[in-house]
Amino acid sequence: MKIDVLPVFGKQTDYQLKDTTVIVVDVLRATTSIISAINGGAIKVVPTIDPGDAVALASRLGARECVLGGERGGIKINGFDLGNSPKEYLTRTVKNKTVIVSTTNGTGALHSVKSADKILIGAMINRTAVAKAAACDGNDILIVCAGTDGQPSADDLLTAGAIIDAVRIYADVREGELSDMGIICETLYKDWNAESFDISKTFHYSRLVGLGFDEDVKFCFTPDTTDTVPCYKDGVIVKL
Ligand code: 3SL
Ligand code: MG
Repeated sequence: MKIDVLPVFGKQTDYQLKDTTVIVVDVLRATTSIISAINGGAIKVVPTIDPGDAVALASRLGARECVLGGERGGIKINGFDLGNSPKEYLTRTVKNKTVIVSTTNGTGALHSVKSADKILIGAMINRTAVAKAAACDGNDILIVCAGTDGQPSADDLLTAGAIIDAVRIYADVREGELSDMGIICETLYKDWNAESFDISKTFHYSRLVGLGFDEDVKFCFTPDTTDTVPCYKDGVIVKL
C-alpha cells in the first residue's frame, strides 16, 4: 500500500486520485468541525467554496432544514448561524439538520478531490478511526492537506503524520511505500508526541490563539476522541 501526502490541495493529478482512498485534513479547523457536526447529529454536511452559494442553498432548503456555518479569516461569516469552532457543532443546533459550511481552505480542499473514488474526512480527533477505515480498504492512500492560504501548514502535516502512524496498526507499510512527504509528516508527529516539536509557535495555530480560540486548538489537537469517520460523496458528507 502506497501512502503519500499533498501538503497543499489543488496540485493532485487525476492519476493520483484513481483507485486511491483520499483523506482530506484541515485539522484547524474545518475537518474537525465537520466531524463534530456529524457527532452533533447533523443529517449531512454540504461543503461549499463560496459563502454566497451556501446562502443560496440554505434559502432553497428553508431555514428549518439547515444550519449555515463557516468563517473567513477565522471569524464567523456575517449572517451565518455558526462560525468554525468544533464545539459549536456538538450542540443541539445541528441535530437532524443539513449543515452547509463554507471555510477559507477546508471546503476548497474537499472540492478539489471530488473525483476521487473514496474521500474520508480526517483530523487528530479521529486519526486512528480514519486510518483504520483507509487501511482496511486496501487502496493506496493520499492524504490531502488544506494548508493555509495556499501554503503548507504545520498543523495539517503533523496530523497527516499522526494518521500515517495509526495506519501502521492496521496495514503493513513496506519500505519504499511511504513517500518522502509522508516520512517528513510522520517524523513531525513523532517529535510532537515526544514534546520536542512545539506546534503552538506555528503560523495558523498561533493566529487562532491570538483570535481567542485557545479552547478550539486544544480540542482539535486531542487525539482519538471519536471513532466517527465521515465520507464525502456526490457533494455531501455523511457518516461512513
Ligand atoms: O481554512 C479553513 O477552512 C478554516 O478551517 C480556517 S479557520 O481555522 O477556521 O481559521
Ligand atoms: Mg487549516
